[in-house]
Amino acid sequence: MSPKAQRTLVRDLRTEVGNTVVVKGWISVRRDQGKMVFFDIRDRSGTVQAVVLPKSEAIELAKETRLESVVSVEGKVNERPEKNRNPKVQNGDIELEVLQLTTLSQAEVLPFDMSLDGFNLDLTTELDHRALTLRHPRLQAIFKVQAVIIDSFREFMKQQDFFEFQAPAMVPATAEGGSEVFEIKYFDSKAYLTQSPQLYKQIVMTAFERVFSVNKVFRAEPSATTRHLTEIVSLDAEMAFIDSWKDVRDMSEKTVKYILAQVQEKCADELTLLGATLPSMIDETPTLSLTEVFEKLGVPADKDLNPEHERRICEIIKEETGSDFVYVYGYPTRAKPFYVYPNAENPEFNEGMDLLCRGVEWLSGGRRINEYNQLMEHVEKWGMDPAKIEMFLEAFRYGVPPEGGFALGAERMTMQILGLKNIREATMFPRDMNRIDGRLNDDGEV
Ligand code: AMO
Repeated sequence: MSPKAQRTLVRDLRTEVGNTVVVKGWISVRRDQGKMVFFDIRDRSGTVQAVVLPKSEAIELAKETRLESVVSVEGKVNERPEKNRNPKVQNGDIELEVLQLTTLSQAEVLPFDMSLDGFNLDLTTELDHRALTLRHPRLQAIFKVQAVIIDSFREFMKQQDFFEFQAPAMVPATAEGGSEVFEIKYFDSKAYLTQSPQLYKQIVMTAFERVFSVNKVFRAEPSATTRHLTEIVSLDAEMAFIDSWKDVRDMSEKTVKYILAQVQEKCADELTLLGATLPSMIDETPTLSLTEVFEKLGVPADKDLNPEHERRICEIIKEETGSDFVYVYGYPTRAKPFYVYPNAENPEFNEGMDLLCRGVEWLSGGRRINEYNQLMEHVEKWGMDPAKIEMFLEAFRYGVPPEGGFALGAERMTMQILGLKNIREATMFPRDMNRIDGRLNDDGEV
């Protein structure tokens, strides 16, 4: 049989039993057994076991081929004998008999064990060697799930008639307040890296009604925690013609439900590999005011929840209702950004909300102020410079319906969906106080 000149992907080998094919990929396992050599060959579509028999021309080269080397193999696809089949792995019932082996790129000796079960690095080493560790199936599974999360957000937004726009990353003023902002030298002036597309999504909403964006945002978070990064993928939505903040809650709930269903459907293998169980969302997610949360916790009311409060309220709600999610609304108006809508009956509290899951906040949002005069009152009270946000303010001088929106952090979602302990595990190239790819030294240099 003449070999197929074209490369066959590993996932298509099952249909090629009896044929000779060309497979190209990385050697992820090499096992020398007697005079034979077994390989696991990995390409973008999966893994297949290959065997080099003692009589094969390739046997000498096979014995010298190091892990993670890139090879091209011409081989025959055989059914495995019954006793050697493994239904638990991809291609567990077939094997590639190597006829010819070509090394496309020989790898250096690996600095650590990259095998499926032997891979056991501390997080710092894993991140220091991201260029290599990204090849491990466990890590690939995490980022495949993350890609599905982000894709599903987009898909659902489009299904709901939201319009996608690109928000700027360099901005003249900060939207969220606070000092957690990176200042940049902008020619002879200064500007900031955006903390949130907030003001821009509100502007674009005034033209398109329903808008969303998938954007990098930047937070100069001085806290080295397991849930804070300085560069985040923010999944943002904004919608006009709401009746109350509850419409925003409902839309965000449907969005999260859709994302979870897509992950369940499209990432079954990845979830199994990672041993992850998706968080459960019940029909109506429990929704409590901040005051009610503090009452339930039996602690004095404060202006926000601390991480311990978040963890405990999630545990209580899970026990009471089975829901891994809980919405918290009604934060003190002055503790939140200027654009959040104060409750009409009790303006001390606002119509902003957060969604917590498994002890961590995933999402913030709520109703916004849409009346220009009320907005200007807040601009003044919050001590903001109207000139710096004039573009935003202009939109609100020309007719804006009642509106609201929300934002999800893609890394926190990934971390919590997969039950990871540290947000850095859920981030391909995490940036934090101590790291930009490499670790920063005492002088703040890589
Ligand atoms: P907020 O500041 O709460 O809201 O951010 C929204 C979501 O982004 C994620 N997030 C972070 N993730 C990792 N590290 C951080 N330092 C970090 N900061 C935020 C969280 C959080 O829930 N403009 C509002 C949203 C809105 O009202 O529409 C905002 O930015 O998952």
